[in-house]
Amino acid sequence: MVTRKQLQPVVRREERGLSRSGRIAVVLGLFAVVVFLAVFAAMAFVATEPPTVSFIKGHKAGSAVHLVAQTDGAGGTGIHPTWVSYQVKTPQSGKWVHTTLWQLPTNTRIDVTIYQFDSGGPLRNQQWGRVTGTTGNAATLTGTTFTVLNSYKRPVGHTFSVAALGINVPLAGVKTTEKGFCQSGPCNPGTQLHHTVTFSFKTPKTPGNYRFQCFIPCGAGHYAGNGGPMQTLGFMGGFLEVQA
Ligand SMILES: [Cu+2]
Repeated sequence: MVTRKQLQPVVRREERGLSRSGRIAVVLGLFAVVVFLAVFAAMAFVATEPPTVSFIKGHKAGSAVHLVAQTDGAGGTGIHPTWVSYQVKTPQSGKWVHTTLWQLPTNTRIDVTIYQFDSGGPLRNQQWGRVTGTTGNAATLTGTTFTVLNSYKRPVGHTFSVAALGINVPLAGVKTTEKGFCQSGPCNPGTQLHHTVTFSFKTPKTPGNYRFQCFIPCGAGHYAGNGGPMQTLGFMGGFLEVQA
């Protein structure tokens, strides 16, 4: 008969062996979980991008595209509701979508209407007050054609600029003190204070992603006004995704 005393060393040896390899396994397992979660979180953050609004679906070749967007002092939606932002109207449902990824057909005239709800100020570089790269190098501001804005008289809130296509359109700002100033987007052009800016341009024949951005350092609260919304897709920068 095996006594209790005889059994004890065996059990203790097994306990010791198990606990050492067990502990290593647990530590390795936990390390693997932490690494997996960190990689997953980083990938999820990097892979997050705003939706694309397509102006190609249902577009008849040869006809112009009408693109309607708005610029707001505070976008109102998403993870940064207080950031300056674009919103674009879907051609299908007419809903405002918080994105700066706009899919456009190649070699097509794009008639743009931008409702500008944000305030403005004098430009740091007066060059950005000039309209370039649009049809006639001109735009209209509430029905009046202009080719340059004197930002000391007409404060500018944002610019719609596509460097690769030579396009720059200054978007005049409204006064925050005036009645109907929109505090949070999407703003309503039917009821809220804004400027309407229109212009046309032609998309290139070569498909590609053409970056557009704002040249006003309008990212208030960020370094030199050029961080935050100025560097983030969906806010003050995006892409014209020109496709055949
Ligand atoms: Cu801006």
